[in-house]
Amino acid sequence: MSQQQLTPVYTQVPRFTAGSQESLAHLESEGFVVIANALSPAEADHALDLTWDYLEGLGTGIDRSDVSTWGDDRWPIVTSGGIIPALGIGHSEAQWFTRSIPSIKTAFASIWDDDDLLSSFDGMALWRPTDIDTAWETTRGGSWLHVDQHPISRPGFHCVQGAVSLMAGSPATGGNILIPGSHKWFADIPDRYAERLGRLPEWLDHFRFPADDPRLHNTPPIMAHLEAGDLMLWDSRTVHCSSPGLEPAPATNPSKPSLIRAASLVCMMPKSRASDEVLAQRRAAVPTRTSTTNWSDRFYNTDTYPEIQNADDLDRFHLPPVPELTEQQRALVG
Ligand SMILES: O=C(O)CCC(=O)C(=O)O
Repeated sequence: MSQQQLTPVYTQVPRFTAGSQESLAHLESEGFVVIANALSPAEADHALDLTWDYLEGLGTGIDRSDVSTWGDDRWPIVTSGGIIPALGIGHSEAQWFTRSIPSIKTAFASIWDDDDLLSSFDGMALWRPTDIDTAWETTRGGSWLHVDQHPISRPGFHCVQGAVSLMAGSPATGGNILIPGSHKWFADIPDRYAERLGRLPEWLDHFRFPADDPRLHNTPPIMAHLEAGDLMLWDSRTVHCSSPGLEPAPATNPSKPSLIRAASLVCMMPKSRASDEVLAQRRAAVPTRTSTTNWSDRFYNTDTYPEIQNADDLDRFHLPPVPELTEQQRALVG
């Protein structure tokens, strides 16, 4: 199947209140749901300011007001989808601020019917303006559609992932894309893709969905419109990724440059799913400022990603300060 056929469709989707029965019903039937204004516009702006504090605090010379300082020589290491997964970002003030907003926990608590939750120490998708440098364009959607759950070692429902949009999206910015209802395809992956799956270690919760699957013909991914502060939630079995804009990127104002997308990845799961060993690893991750994937029932340290490990001169990045957590935040650590 060609890239063209996988072009996402920009879509206005219903936006729900955190914790509402309607939001849960939508998540169950469609495999995703948008929670409206999980952060207020002012909170989203504050989180974005804190994100810049993190970037400038790396000590590589990034200046939020000077786009000429946003090059790869100074920017933290990015993986697929323009995601900054490591280098302390999971314990930045920005990420702790966002994941501590009450509606985020309300949304996850309603999914699990449990409010004793642990939070991931996830990173962020931070996209630089592609009218300044086309090399900053993020990975094309069709090439990395995936599910974030191992189809054999983790059958059935296990996790709901989230991304809080700190900026309003548009067809020009790009954003998260997913295939509504595709969580229902998950169960037949082992039969359909036995050979491909055979190459996937059973601990690896990431399966790239084949772009030539005939089901993709009639079900193009949607790119849902999100307002600043909206929380997109998706079942880890839902085929998803992110994709650049469908129209030319917004023009940068050199005296007030801006990212084109800033999304905070956030995920919460019941504490009862984590072993004592995992809880100890999570507690140790705070002073070391170790980031993780979305999962909190197992400990996956994202500083061990090959892109980070193989990077030159990691010492040039200063980690953010050790966070001083409130009691509520310590409960999210476990
Ligand atoms: O950037 C996004 O919204 C999608 C990120 C993604 O694919 C993931 O976290 O698994």
